[in-house]
Amino acid sequence: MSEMASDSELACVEAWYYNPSGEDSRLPHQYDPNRPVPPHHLTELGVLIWELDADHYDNNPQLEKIKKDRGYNYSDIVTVAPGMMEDYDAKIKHFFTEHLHAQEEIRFVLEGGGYFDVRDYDETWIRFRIRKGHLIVLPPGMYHRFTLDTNNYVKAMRLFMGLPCWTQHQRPADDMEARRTYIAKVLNNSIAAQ
Ligand code: KMT
Ligand code: NI
Repeated sequence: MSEMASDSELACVEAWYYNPSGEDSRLPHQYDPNRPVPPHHLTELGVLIWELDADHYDNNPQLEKIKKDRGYNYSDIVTVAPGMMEDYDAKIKHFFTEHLHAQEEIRFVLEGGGYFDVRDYDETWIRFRIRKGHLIVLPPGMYHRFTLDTNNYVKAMRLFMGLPCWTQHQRPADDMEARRTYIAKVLNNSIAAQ
């Protein structure tokens, strides 16, 4: 998997097993004691994370290199915060509903932050924090969801290869090609290696 980020690129991320308590999704949802997840585990699941300079995103050579290497030729900027977007409540609910995409989900955090939850091999949720400077890529076909944290604010660049499509396919979406490919390439690979 040569396109995967190295451990050092991922070292900046904090991840842990999600405690499914009934509290507000914007709280960390850690167990007591916390059950950390090592960054390389996220790599195995196909997640890529880089840390870039978010204060200089225009003509940032690191960003330009990633865009070029990975074919990201579309970008725009979104702000997710109360009062900053139409249908905020509905959108937030939508982001936090488990889903996948047929293509990569790529976000570069310019300000603020939040949490992504992704499914582990055994379906357990793993939560990781995204904050200013993180550029994250979720692979096509990976079930996930997103929530803001209690600061209720994220400003992020969305990147895409080709014509952007933000369609969420809610679980179950197991018959989708992207899901089958993700299972074959990522999940089954690791089961075979155990
Ligand atoms: C998404 O698709 O989950 C989002 O755009 C969330 C806000 S950007 C981190
Ligand atoms: Ni998504």
